[in-house]
Amino acid sequence: MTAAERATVRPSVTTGPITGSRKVYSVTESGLRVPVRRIDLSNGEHFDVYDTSGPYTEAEAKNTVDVHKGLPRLRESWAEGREHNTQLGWAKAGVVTPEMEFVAARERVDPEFVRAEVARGRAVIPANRRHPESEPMIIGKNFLVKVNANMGNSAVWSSVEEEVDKMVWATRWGADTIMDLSTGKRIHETREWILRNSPVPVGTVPIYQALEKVGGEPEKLSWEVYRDTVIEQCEQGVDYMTVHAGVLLRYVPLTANRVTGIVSRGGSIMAAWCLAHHKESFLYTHFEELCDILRDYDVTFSLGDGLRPGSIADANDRAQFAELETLGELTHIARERDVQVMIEGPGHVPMHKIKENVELEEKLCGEAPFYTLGPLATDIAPAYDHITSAIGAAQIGWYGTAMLCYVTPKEHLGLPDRDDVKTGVISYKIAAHAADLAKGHPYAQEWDDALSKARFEFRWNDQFNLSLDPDTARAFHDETLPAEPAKTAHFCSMCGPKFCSMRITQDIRAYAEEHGLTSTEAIEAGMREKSREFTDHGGQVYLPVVDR
Ligand code: IRN
Ligand code: FE2
Repeated sequence: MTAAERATVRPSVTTGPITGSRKVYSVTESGLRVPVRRIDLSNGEHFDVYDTSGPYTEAEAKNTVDVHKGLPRLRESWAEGREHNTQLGWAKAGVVTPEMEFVAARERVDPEFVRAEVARGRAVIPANRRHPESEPMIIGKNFLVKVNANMGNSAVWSSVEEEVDKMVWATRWGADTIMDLSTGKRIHETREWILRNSPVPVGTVPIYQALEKVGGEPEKLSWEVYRDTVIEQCEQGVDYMTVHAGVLLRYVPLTANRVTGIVSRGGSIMAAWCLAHHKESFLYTHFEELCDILRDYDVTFSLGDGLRPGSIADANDRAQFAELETLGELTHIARERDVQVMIEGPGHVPMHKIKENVELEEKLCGEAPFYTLGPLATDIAPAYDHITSAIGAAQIGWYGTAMLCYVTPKEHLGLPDRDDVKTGVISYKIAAHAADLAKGHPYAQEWDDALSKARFEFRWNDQFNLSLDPDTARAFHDETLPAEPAKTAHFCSMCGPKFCSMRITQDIRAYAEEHGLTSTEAIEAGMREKSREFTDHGGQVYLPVVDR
């Protein structure tokens, strides 16, 4: 960053631990420090969860993190003495890199398993060697389902400061990667600030900046302008790039009768270029050259779905699947050149048409990690599309999608602000975790069990701290029962003291123990007693509020 840039930009970001958690580091065999978020419980136990938040959540972060300096260059020394190669290149050669060792510790699997998944292209580790600040992570169906959060300014809104703050905020709540989709002013500068301060991989869509360079007119684009933009972004440290190379000239007419045509920004830019010149896309005709550039930095392809459906009506149509076939062809070209690849997917898809998307992607693209935008399971709820899309995301994640691109409440309506970013990330952490559970991930259920036990045992603080958003959980509880004793009380304001099912179950168990009964006998006896209690209270379902 130049001194002039530093003088005009004053980002301030949220630092310090998430409520009820503290950051600890586990150390791998070769001495790499791997972050985890530790939740200390009131019963003396603790629970560790995957941590995406970087140095910002360290206890001392306020004093040690300086966004004007950028984060420590964690991976810089890892590459010393190694020749340039991609993670895929190393994996094929049988080498376990420090990045693989790091992600193995994060995912609690064997490093050799990581290497094997990367080698066959079923997982990617997006890690540009010019983004040494990032903590390595892996995207693949045999690992935890990941979440990406989009941000970036537009011509009409937002500043560099806000975008840096959103990045830190998104990773605080669990975003595994972020994408800078800036299209407005100061694109290069915004990206520089984000990259130097981002603890997670950063993705971009280079065609957006290329379009800015030619004054916003797609027909003025050329391979040369695009290539130079890609090199500029590779040099800065972008870890993965959306490339809409599957939008072929002959596919454009397939969208003519769609309800919503082409909704992808990159897709529509490329379609406009192909039509204006009546030529095949330069992204497609120069794809090998592009591979050579990305390989030099180990930048991962995110092959864009420029013809994804933008409505329920257009889901799984010929245009969408024709493009997917071409993405499959390109996947194999990139892999041969040791360039890592993932595949972007829809969009808007009703639930009964979701499975086919995953099956086809795996078949056509050799199981390259699938990375989908939702999909929205219905179109009828603008302002709630974090929910319509989390429904589709949970399902597609269950079928094997490796990363879910979040959708915020502002989707289709405006640029997300800080609150929307948090809502989007939390909604997608729910979808991703629900998918992990359904896939039988060995560690996913432990988290649920820990929270369920805390809930059953009325350890309220533990329940809050184990939740994805402890602050909101606590605030909701305290709206009606703010007093400190309520944090151990055997009821909440939903049912009140008399009708708490969990308390009743506990009473039954205690009753059984006292009376030496089996649980069935106790339940029957307990139920009779409860029935008596109920009648004694006048047999009313709703009791008047009593003074507690
Ligand atoms: C993810 C899956 N399909 C699309 N995406 C994301 O959409 C992609 O990663 C990037 O963030 C954005 C690109 O949008 P356009 O240019 O395709 O509209
Ligand atoms: Fe949409």
